[in-house]
Amino acid sequence: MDPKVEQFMARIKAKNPAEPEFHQAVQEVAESLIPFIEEHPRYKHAKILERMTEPERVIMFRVPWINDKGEVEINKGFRIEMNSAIGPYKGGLRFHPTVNLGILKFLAFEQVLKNSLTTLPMGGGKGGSDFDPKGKSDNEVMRFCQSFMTELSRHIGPDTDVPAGDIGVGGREIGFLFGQYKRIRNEFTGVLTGKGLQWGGSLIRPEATGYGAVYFADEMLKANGDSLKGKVAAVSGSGNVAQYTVQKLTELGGKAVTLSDSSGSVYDPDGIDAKKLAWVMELKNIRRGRIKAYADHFGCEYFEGKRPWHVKCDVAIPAATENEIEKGDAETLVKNGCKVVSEGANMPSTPEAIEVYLNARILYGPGKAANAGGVAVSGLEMTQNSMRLPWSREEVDARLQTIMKNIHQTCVDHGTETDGFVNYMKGANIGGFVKVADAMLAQGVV
Ligand code: NDP
Ligand code: 2IT
Repeated sequence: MDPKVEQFMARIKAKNPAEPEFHQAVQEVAESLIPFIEEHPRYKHAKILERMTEPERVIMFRVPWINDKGEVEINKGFRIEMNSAIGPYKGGLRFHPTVNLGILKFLAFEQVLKNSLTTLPMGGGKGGSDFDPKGKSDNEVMRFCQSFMTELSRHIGPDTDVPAGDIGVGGREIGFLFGQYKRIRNEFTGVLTGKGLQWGGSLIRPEATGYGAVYFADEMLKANGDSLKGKVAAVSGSGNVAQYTVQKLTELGGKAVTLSDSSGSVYDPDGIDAKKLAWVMELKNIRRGRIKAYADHFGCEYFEGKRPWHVKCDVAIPAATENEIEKGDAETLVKNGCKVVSEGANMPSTPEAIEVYLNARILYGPGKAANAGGVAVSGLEMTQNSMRLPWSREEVDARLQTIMKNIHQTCVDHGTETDGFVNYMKGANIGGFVKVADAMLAQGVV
């Protein structure tokens, strides 16, 4: 490791003990940025990277609620307000039993660079709870969301901090959270994104992350004279991002052959077409069942406890969670001929897996670039809320496509190496950093 990176990381680890995911996210960025900062001493003297790795504010709170048996339950609530140099804090809320401070700090840190890449004026934040929505009734989820928002409402606002969904937070949860905010503040404002279409939501927001990850894969292929047409794709997860990834892949002439959840994965070599996807959406979004039911229903293979990376594919789109592609998985993907990895999830590849992609010189689109379509359309939802005018599906989708093209170009501009190889990871890290860093320089030591 570069001794300067090592020194920087020693300080990060000492100041943020027991937060391995945060260390991982910062180290990847530091490896791209420290050589760049050495060449641009104004960032070095103003300690921009040191400031960017310290949240502007961390809010931690108790979330008490009453379950259907009448018992009191207590969860932890968090909001990390990471950076507001280029706009109000913006980023999702995650409800999952694994949520802790370190995980949310990694997500908030990634969000700052991602939001900068979108070209829209959004700072970065992230929040959530260790609440597990699995197996809870709608009423329990509502009571939890109301208690969570009772505290969070003191800290957010349409010009201050605008949360949205992430793992375990979809349309249902955003509805309960919005209702409680409106009641407490007596204000109808765009304080959350991912809202329902009848009450301030944007068309294409539910689709945006998955669509964006597919558009990004297509852009990388097009830059190499190829396209998604006829390509076989392995997709992980079966939630919001995975579902719309499969939809757009199919629309663009590709074929998605896998889906997964935390119990296992399904392999359908015939492809998950529109009809089968509609069935998955009903299973996951309404019945809230397990993906194994897909294999039982359509008669294909199910791999208990296994991720989908062992199947033969041209393209991989991880869309479940962090560190879901490890070194061995990446080696298997490359060995089987996979040429494109476009990350729908946040930090789904371990550092060792990324090294495998870069050594094999495949097209690797890191999450902060490839999955930025979701927050980009959140930004467009904020614009529509400010104007009090909704845009059409076509308008939002066209803007999303332009944004994904621009992000791709930014990665090419900052990540092209002397031999012409595009290191999209380096390009995304530097491209995302520059705008935030220049804004921080202009605003003084704050
Ligand atoms: P959902 O809650 O809709 O779906 C999550 C999916 O991933 C489920 O299939 C879930 O399975 C699976 N999953 C979650 N945790 C794990 C785990 N520890 N191990 C294995 N599988 C797991 O979330 P989203 O689709 O919204 O989010 C997926 C990823 O995309 C996350 O990394 C998120 O941060 C990222 N992302 C989301 C955006 C958005 O707009 N929603 C925007 C940008 C990135 P199970 O049901 O078994 O838990
Ligand atoms: O990781 C992400 O970019 C999200 N979960 C979406 C954030 C947002 O504010 O739409």
